[in-house]
Amino acid sequence: MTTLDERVDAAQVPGGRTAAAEPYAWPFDGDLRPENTALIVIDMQTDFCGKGGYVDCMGYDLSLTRAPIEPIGALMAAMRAKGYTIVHTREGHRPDLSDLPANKRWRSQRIGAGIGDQGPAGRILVRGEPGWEIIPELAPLPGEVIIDKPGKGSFCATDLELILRLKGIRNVVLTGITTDVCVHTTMREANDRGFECVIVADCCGATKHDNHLAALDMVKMQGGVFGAVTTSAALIEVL
Ligand code: C5J
Repeated sequence: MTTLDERVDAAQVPGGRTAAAEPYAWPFDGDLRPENTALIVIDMQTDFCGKGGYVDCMGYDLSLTRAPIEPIGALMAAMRAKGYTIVHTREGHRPDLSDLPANKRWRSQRIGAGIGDQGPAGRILVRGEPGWEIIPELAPLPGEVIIDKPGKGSFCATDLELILRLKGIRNVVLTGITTDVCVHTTMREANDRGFECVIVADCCGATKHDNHLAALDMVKMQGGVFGAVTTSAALIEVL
């Protein structure tokens, strides 16, 4: 069986700049510049990777969602240094829960992590609570874009698309947690809107490792049905 690394395409577009990726060197046309490319860091909040947060209350292994913290930090530092646009997202709901669908609340309550209920890190997934904050290791810098979203996709009920278009962004680098839920939903939304997407394998994590791997694999079907998969090292090399 071919391994992930053996299938990486490192072909360079003549005159362009691409990162080694699967199933094609990214971006497709070699047009990778700070002016047209954004890093999106999805939901690196205590609720998803910290003690006492939503994922912890559900009983999942926090080491899986904490694994991407260091690689994201390195990639974000490299992209900041070169002047790329950095976008952070936070999943969460209004304190009065008026933007929380009843089924989403019911499902979370069934597994002992009721959204809106009091937990060890404050009210679970509620805006302004300690658990909802982005972890200090990956805190946004002043002036960076922060998107508050009530759902899994970062484009749903937010102004993310408007901001990206006004900035002239065309390439989107996806990182964060969880690979199979919010990162994947956002990648699909971005791909359907015509953005050229890459997901950074070591900068993502899921509550189940097999789901992380499966989510990455899905991207690569049909010649790159949602874009491409790369690593932070491959991307940093070409920034
Ligand atoms: C989830 C997320 N898993 N950030 N949210 O509910 O992936």
